[in-house]
Amino acid sequence: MRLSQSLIPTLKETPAEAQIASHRLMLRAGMIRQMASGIYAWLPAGQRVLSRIAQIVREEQDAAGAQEVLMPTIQSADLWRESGRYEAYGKEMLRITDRHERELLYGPTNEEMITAIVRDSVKSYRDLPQLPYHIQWKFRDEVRPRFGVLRGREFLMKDAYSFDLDYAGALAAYKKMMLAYMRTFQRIGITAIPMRADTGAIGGDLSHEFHILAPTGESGVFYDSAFETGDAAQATDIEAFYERMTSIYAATDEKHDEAVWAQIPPERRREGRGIEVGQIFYFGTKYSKAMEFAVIGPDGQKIYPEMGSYGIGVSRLVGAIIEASHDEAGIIWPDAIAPWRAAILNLRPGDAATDALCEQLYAALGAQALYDDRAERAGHKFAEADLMGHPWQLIVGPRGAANGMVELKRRATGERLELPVDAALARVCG
Ligand code: P5A
Repeated sequence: MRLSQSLIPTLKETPAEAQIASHRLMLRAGMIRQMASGIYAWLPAGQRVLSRIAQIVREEQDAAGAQEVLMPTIQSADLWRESGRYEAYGKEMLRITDRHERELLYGPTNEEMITAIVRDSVKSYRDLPQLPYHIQWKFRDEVRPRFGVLRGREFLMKDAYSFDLDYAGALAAYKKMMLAYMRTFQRIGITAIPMRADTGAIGGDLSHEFHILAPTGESGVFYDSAFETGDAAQATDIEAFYERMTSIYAATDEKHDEAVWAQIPPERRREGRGIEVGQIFYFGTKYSKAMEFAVIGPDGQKIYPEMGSYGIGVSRLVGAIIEASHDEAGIIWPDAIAPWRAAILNLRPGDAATDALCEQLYAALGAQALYDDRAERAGHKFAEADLMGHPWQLIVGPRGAANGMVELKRRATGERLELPVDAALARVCG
């Protein structure tokens, strides 16, 4: 994309309403605009990151054997009356009445809807297990929406739901999802730690939250330094993986156990703050029984499926990653989810050699590059490229262009190199 023609409204001033770095940086880098309290429009730079994260999440869900579906955002109140959650959910649920006075709601989650769908599609024990998921907008009328996309009212979630014949099957699905989550976060380029959690409004008796470490996190976290190695994706045996993940100590302050903590060697104890980017639940037959969903077993008896649900905050991840990866100058995108791999900075638009070399780079990189072709001061271009956080900057001025040389800057380290065009492109693409 050419920056001169793009819809990337960067801000020079720090927006007064933004209290934390990710919110400030997302507004300043022109990624989002607030449309109402806790409701955001995603502009090109934001939308590209959101869709890259969603794509990695999707690939890892598919690899785990989950099937993608797409359920609507609007649900009927009657569905929620079946589970008993329509009244119980309270003020966080956005309730809507249509022209026929029928009660609807903007879904805060989809346990009821997916249970109804699978119930109506599946009759025999042979049809289980099932593991559908979707990536869809949710609405929760949070009392205090804040920190931009970290606690929005409308937010994008990946939610998967497992239906199994027995506890062993449900536990296997739970473990498989935990592994898929660790692989997802590792591919995105962040460290997330699974921690035992309470089940809240979803219910059940087994749950883990996944936290990204960041100084501005809402929860205090205590964990064993063994989690810092991030070798989850190397796990081959799922049982061994789950055993390891759940035996190494990690807890939010609500679940923290001083007695267990005291047994960990002091040099391995880490305390910090975390942002919850995902949560998984096992809740047995809570919804299948309430909504009368049973399959017919091999000897004709009814079996109520054992269920779990598995969420990732896709839009929250965008803010959480920035909290974990930025500096004074701006965002530092991990390569896997950057909106563009590289920015091309033309320091002298109108100079024939400079323009030609920039066009050559832009042609080679195509959609992976954001080409700053604007008639702006060089200093302004440097500052905005740092703000937007592109992993690489290809800086082209008349002196280098005359010799076919570009300056390559790595955003994360600040390292700069003078390179011939091909070598610079090879580094960016390598
Ligand atoms: C699991 C999937 C559920 O809703 N039902 C379906 C279960 N879990 S959850 O923990 O309540 O939400 C899953 C993840 O969604 C993100 N999230 C939010 N993101 C932004 N703004 C919000 N207001 C918000 N609320 C939840 C979190 O990442 C959470 O882990």
